[in-house]
Amino acid sequence: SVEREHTRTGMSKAALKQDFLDNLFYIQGRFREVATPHDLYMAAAFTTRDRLLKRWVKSAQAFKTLHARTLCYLSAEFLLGPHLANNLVNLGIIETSQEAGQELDLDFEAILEEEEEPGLGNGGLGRLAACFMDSLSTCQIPAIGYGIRYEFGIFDQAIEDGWQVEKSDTWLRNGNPWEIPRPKIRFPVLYGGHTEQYRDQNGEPRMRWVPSWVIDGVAYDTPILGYGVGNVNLLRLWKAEASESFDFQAFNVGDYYGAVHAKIEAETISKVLYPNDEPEAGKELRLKQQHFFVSCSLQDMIRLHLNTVGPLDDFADKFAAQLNDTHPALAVAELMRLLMDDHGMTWDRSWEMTQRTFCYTNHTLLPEALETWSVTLFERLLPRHLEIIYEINRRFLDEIRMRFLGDEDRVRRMSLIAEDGERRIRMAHLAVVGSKAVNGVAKLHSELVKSTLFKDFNALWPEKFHNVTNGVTPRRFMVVSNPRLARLITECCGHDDWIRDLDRVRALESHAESSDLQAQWKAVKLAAKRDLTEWLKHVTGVQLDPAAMFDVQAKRIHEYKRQHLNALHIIRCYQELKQGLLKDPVPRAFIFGGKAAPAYFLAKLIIKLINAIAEVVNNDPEVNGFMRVVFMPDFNVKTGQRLYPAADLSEQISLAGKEASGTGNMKFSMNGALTIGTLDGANLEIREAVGKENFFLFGMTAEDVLEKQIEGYRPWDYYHGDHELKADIDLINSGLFSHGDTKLFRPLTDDLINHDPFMVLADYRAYIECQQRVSEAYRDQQHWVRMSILNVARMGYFSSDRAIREYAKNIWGIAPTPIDL
Ligand code: 26R
Repeated sequence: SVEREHTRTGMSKAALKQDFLDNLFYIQGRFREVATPHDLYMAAAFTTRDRLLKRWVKSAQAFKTLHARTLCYLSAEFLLGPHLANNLVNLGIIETSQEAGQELDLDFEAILEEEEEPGLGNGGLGRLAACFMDSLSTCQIPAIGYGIRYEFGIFDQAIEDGWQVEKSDTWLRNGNPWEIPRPKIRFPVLYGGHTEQYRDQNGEPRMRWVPSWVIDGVAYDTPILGYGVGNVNLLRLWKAEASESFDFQAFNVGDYYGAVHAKIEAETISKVLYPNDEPEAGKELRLKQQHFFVSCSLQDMIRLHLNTVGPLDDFADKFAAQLNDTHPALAVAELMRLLMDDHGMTWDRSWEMTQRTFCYTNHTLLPEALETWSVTLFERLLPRHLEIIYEINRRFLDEIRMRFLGDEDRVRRMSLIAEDGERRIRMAHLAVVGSKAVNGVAKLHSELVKSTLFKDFNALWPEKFHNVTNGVTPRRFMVVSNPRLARLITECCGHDDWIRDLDRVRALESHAESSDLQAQWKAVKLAAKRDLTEWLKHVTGVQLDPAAMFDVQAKRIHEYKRQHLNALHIIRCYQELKQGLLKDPVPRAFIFGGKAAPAYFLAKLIIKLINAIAEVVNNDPEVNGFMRVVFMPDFNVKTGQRLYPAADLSEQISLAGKEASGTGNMKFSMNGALTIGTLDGANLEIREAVGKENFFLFGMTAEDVLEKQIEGYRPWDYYHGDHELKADIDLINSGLFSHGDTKLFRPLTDDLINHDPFMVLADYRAYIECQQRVSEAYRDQQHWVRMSILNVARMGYFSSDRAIREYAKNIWGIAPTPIDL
């Protein structure tokens, strides 16, 4: 038997088994025979958490005594995915746990499957934050992730009659074993009211904000363990609660129901994640959310600083704060307010500290996704912040006027306030002015940031602008999701150091020709395709053939990502098969996954179109031996982990210049899929890394796109100039896919023919031709497998560990603080 203290921290099979049974009994109140699958999951989670806590406490102690410089990652979204398997991998005990489970007669996979993932993000930006948390810990950078503990994360997607239907996400329903509530870590957050001037004890004029309501933010902490290290960082998410003093006021005057109402109102602030990747004009609750988590986080940082380092003067030496897009950009004004109004600092010192603290990452150039807030709304909700932003702007514009004498047009362009139409605050300008560094998320994107979006700012402060190409964590996206491939790589390299140093997968390169490795590589891919096939049959009823090429597009549904271009190719294949034009067709399974914003009509119509095509194709015996189409419902981290290992072909077909980076492109390629893609975002760098001959490139460049826009793009000409394209679009309008309804898809086809803002028709021909090259390449299986191996072997650069090391060195100036195991 195992000694008591070892039970909760020991890494042996015996210790794990004992702790599991203890947790089942003492936390779930169950014995083995009557435990539900959920009880078993909870016991497994607590057993894992016990082992995290020891490392967490050690890390916290060390960071505190060493006064370690700390990175604070401010993000409205953290799309974490399930914790259990990831934590077991990072602890290095996934295999021991599997064996322990076997001895207890448990179904390990079923236990993992029980976990409801925290879907606290929309897509790329939120998932990037989660990959960065993993890499920060693995790279031993002291860090705190700050965000919102949404009660409802991104909606669950169901497909009904081919349409997307949103279901509310209830991830907290069965409890969350990974978080620790900290009811004593609580900060007041102010809203509304007015500001007034007064004189302090020294007779100095000061400003004070008299709010009309106050709520509390309460901390919920989740430990984030690094891979193979003792470092545990903190993810601190804020939940909104009614502030006691506020409740009490109402109660005193006898308004009991008023007090309860105030409580409900307060709690709506952290109730739900906005499911859009474009702002809806004037969404007041969203601005309240942003102020809420920014204010709590900065108050927490100041408290931590005063408790450890002492005087606020060196706040910027203790902390760097990264703004994940403009969603937390209010932090610039809020830190100014806290330093001046609450801590009595002058404007100049506060501003110097603010500018030294923040760094800002831009994630999109799409004009419709750039945040602005109406001055009127701001004035009503955050009157003090508005004053501060006006003052920042006044000083900033004076600087511009001095640098560029008489250039009032430039002043207007650079102002933090847009004056055309209703006056609005440009959050991106606030973020640039208030930060010491600004970066894009891929080489091309960072260049476009400098030459288009922030052209004037780049002319003023060229040294402020950087690039840090995104990355993804190989722990979750290789080891956790694709254990067979991970085992094969380890075997082939003779070590598993590649998991912490992904550059070392390059060792595979020298084995790319080995027929032995090629055979095993193929077997691993086939096994993953079989797994996916079985699961897809179960959730959609569609039967795929694992021998077919798995052609996958999985990402948010958006016109700029051009899922409809993919759909046109499927229609082309269908027509050619029907017409008997293909002698020896290469069988394909077309697989889609992704959510549409609930109010984004065209995106939802694209989902309907894909499902409509699927219904016809899959039920047509003349073609369905060669092609099948399936829309996998509810693409999220958990279901994505089933997809990446099984893909042969990765669709990365956005219009050049529109996808800032993309990170799905990296996940697919790391799992041995080849990419068909445009020269957009990180595709460019992936292509350079894996070799041009191992990447299927097509379409216009970002420059071509700009040129075409200037000369005037006429999709109508393409429609009439290419009879296959015309036939594909016409087939949609014929009603074949809609039981004779010729109107259903007209909003989409009309838009393509008459506007086509993302130039689907202009890239159609190049795409179809490239797909033919893909099919030809797939026929030569040996060559394909070789390309697949080389893709994986050359993906080292796209580990988020590399990205984090670049941020740490070039942007934050933070060195690792190792915590021994
Ligand atoms: C303002 C608001 C509603 C909003 C706008 C845009 C909310 C969320 C977004 C999503 C954006 C910023 C996003 O996810 N961008 C993606 O970031 C990824 C990580 O850098 C990139 O890989 C991806 O190309 C980019 O679209």
